[in-house]
Amino acid sequence: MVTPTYNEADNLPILVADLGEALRQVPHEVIVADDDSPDRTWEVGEQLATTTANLSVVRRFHDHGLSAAVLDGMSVARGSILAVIDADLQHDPGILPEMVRLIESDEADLVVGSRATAGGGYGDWAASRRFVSWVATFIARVILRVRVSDPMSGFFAVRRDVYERDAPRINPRGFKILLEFIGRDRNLRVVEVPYEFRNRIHGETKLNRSVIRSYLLAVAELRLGRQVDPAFLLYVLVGVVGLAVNSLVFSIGEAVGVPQFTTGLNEALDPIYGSFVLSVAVSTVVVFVLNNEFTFWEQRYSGWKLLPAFAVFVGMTVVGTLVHVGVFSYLQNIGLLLSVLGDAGARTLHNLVGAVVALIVNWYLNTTYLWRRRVR
Ligand SMILES: Nc1nc2c(ncn2[C@@H]2O[C@H](COP(=O)(O)OP(=O)(O)O)[C@@H](O)[C@H]2O)c(=O)[nH]1
Ligand SMILES: [Mg+2]
Repeated sequence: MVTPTYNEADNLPILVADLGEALRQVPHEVIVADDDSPDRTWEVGEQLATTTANLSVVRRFHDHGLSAAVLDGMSVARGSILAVIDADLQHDPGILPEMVRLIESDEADLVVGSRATAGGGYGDWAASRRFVSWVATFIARVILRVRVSDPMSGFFAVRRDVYERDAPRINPRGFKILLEFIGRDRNLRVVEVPYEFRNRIHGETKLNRSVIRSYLLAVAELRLGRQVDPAFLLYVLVGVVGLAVNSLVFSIGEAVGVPQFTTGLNEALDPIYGSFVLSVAVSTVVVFVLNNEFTFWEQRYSGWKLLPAFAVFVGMTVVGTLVHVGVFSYLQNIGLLLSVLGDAGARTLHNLVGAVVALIVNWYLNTTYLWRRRVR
């Protein structure tokens, strides 16, 4: 049994007692994989180890993270079946003997403790958490085509040889280690055992925005391999959201009648549509914020530094727009594919090519000068 812990000092003694109870008939060891918790969970574990047989603590100082902790725990485990259970008492250790039996009888290579299969349940999880979990499950099932009903589960058991075969390929950065197994190894025989998810009583969840982000990155990587930088996909996703916001604000602006105004500077410029200015301003801010808080979360700016960062971002957006217009005009001049696509068709294509080139230039500028990325 591997149990990853981060600030679970109150839960760990209860978990260890519950595991001993549930696995009375099953020889086992318990490995606590703790990320040097500030609440000194590791110390609680070491204390328990003095009175509990086969309990050990891995106190990790480097490369913090849930998946990495689980993998470290597994790497020192000695059993022929490796199981993972959260330390926060939300998983029901009562189904462990059944999980072990399914692997020992060779009915399964990997067994998932499942909330979503018949007989299981999510307990009284808040609607918002249910929704996040539902979306994540949906993404896994549609994009990765996994057939498991609860691929987000952190509760599973796997046969040792499967672990040894798959572990080298697993991405240790992330929160969803089960998905790494079933997403990479298509031939696994996976069986689900239902259980009722319980509420957290002590401590709090570590799920936050960065987890959602790293989940999307992991899914992209599982689907596309490592050729495409998954962060680029998040960047494009944010761009698409920006476009949607732009047209929405523009339509609303037109509907409520945001006035036009004249600058008197240049005849070609005037009149300026208020709703156009408004939609560009709003979508620029939205795209900046989303990229800062989501795409480039690890390099994000905060506090007063947001202002110069935003200014640089606007500058780069202007450069991107110039590139867009430049490419478009150039292609119009040389009349690329004009005879094939006709006037309107060619214009659409030229505009699209301009947008794509601008997007790539912007990505380059943003990742080189603004959200500078460390080399992995
Ligand atoms: N070692 C380690 N354990 C973690 C980390 N994040 C979460 N955990 C543990 O993983 C389990 C599940 O985490 P939790 O925050 O409850 O996730 P949730 O159930 O999805 O809300 C708990 O036992 C946590 O203590 C981490 O970064 N490192
Ligand atoms: Mg939990």
